[in-house]
Amino acid sequence: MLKNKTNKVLDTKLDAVSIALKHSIKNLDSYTHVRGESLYVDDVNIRQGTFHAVVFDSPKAHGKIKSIDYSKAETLEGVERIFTYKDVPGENEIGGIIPDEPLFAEDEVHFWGMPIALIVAESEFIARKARSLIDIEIEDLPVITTAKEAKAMGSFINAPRSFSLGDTETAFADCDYVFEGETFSNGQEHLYIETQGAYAEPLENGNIKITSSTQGPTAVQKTIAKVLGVAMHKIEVDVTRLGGGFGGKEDQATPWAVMAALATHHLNQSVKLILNRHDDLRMTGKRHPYESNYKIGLSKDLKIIAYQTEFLQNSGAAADLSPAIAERTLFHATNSYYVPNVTTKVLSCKTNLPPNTAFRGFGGPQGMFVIESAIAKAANEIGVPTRKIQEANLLDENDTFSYGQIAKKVEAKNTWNSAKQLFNIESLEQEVEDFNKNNTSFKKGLAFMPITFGISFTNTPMNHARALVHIYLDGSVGISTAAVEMGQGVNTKMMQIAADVFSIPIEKIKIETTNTTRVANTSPSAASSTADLNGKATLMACKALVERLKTVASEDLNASENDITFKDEFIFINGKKSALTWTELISKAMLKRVALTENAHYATPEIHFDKTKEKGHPFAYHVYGTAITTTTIDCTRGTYEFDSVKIVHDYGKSMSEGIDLGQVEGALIQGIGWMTMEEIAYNKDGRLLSNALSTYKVPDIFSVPKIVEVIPVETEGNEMAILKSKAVGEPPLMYGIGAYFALQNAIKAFNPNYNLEFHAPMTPEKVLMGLYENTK
Ligand code: LUZ
Ligand code: MOS
Repeated sequence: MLKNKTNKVLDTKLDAVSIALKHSIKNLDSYTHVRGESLYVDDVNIRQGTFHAVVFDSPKAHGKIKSIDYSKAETLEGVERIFTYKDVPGENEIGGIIPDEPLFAEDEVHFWGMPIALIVAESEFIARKARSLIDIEIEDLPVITTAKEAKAMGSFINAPRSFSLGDTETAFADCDYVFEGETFSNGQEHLYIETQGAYAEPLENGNIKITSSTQGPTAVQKTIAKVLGVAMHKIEVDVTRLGGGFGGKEDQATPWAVMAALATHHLNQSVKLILNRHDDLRMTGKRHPYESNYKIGLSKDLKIIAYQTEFLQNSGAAADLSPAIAERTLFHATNSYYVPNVTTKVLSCKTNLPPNTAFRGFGGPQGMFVIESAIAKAANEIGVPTRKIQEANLLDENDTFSYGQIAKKVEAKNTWNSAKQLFNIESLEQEVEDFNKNNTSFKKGLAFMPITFGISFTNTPMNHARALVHIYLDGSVGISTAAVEMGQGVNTKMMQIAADVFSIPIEKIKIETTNTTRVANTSPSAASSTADLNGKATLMACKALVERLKTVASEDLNASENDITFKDEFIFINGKKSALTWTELISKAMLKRVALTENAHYATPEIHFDKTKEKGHPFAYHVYGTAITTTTIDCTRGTYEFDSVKIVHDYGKSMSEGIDLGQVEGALIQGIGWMTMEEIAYNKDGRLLSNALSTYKVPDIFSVPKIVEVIPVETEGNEMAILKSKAVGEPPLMYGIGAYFALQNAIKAFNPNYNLEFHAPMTPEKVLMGLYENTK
């Protein structure tokens, strides 16, 4: 990134920061982003003599390695060394949940792009050149690319999981309507702007420091220790910030950091490994494609009485996070609806694709697409608008989820009804109807999309975080947490918390890099929970410091501790400003030898889940919302635009409205992209065809809806959320599912003979075929 630092720039930056705090709305990182001053892995100063590395990966999706000839590559001028599994001093194993993933292939390859060796050279250019000189011979083995094929062959990652509530079998018999069908939702490329990368440097005594673009510094540390066969304390992982993660760096930032560390371990020299876009697209996993079937049963009055589904998850060649993602699919299988009889089952199918991984929503969106498809199918068959069925089944207070949690402080109906009212649904629907009556070559479609998303890592033990807060002797503050800033604005939120508790300006607060030596044994920044977990820990640490400082102030001011408050950098007694300032108080505390550092630990209370019964209370709370999407399709071309997406969203009490709005808008567009235009394609041999931005299309500024309106629903917030400000990272992605059904409704308006198919993404090609199928 370009850097242009002058004192003048720094001054204006502080002004901008102060303004931002007053409105509590802007992501404070935006100032360094637009100036190109934000530091990513590739911007970290490197030592003289640093080597550069490139990964040599499998050119086949499945096979036995017969021979590899490295001789030409090794002898190329500037090549330092090539590392393979034979150079691993500890375990050649990086699987996080299940140990089924080698760092480097040994005698077999399991996916196209699977790492086989690391080429270390004086420059990346030389390493790349060397890679092209490696000869490999692979004997082909059968390639599985789809979940269905894997199921047929009995190829699974682990045992299936199943949730159930009520008595589904019996309930179907009592239904007035029963419908069955199949759905498919494709994968999705994360396309973080910053590709995967790491920089490793040797410290004293064989210790290694790694700067990694990871959401999970502890996972990186733990895995490096395992692969190198050293204790975790010898490995320090530092994260400055990420240029996007979206789940793609929850588990899959690890291999590159391990490889760089391995090379550093052997060479006692710094090593930098940054994937270029092509390598990243080919070697990393994506959102899981799902092939699913459903059976839905309704009563005459449109109540969903029974719902059954089998989800086939295309897990790829190794477990990665697939079991946890499969679990979340089950948690969200009924979306915002109460269904009294539910049986859901998920199979993690082992294929020869790169291991698929976490992606914003973490299996939830895949589950929700299926029930929305089932409802759309039922509505079409019965001949009622889809929204009537949706509306008749929305969750209510004290309804039970299939996993046993009782729904509390439910906002499903509230957001739904607010959306109808605030956006004047009657006139919106009338507009669509009138337009469709008056136009033959363009048609409009409208769809509702309610969302309910559970907040917490579904794996209860992961729900904890720590914060280390230092007050320096001049009154400035440094905060370390486990939170990784990846553009989501968590650093701004942490600063807001400390500024609020200490009542000092935000310029006096600094958020440190995320570092395993300052905050250890952390969960990744994921599950929309980063601000909640780390924010609560930060809040606890700051409050503990304030209590300690109140004692100092009461002694100094001869006042009762209970009467002391801190406001705008002054100490107040009984609400009256004293002469004592924050900075003076800190000096006095120093002289009295009072500790100005606090380390707090937060673990989400109340949550639990029993996997043997598949019942419990896994989520701290749920986030709710409703989106209304309107689209116009061009019936000659199959192309489309989204006229508007109007959302009523449950922020709780947003602590940073600008940041939260940014999350909703970004997630929505990402969801629309997944549902409409992003098309991952592998050929039968398991080679990624959509391996560049010429063949993989993501939404650009011209494909975003013309209007995106987001209105916060009035709620009291939730105590389990940081400052009652609910988690916002993932839930709004699922508003994008509405885009699929809006398009379908538009197609139906043109072609009444259109056979509803639930096969996402709904690309313009599919729209075009739908428009003219079963017509003369
Ligand atoms: N990661 C994880 C997640 O390990 N567990 C989760 O429950 C989760 N949920 C959403 C996103 N990432
Ligand atoms: Mo995630 S899908 O890394 O919250």
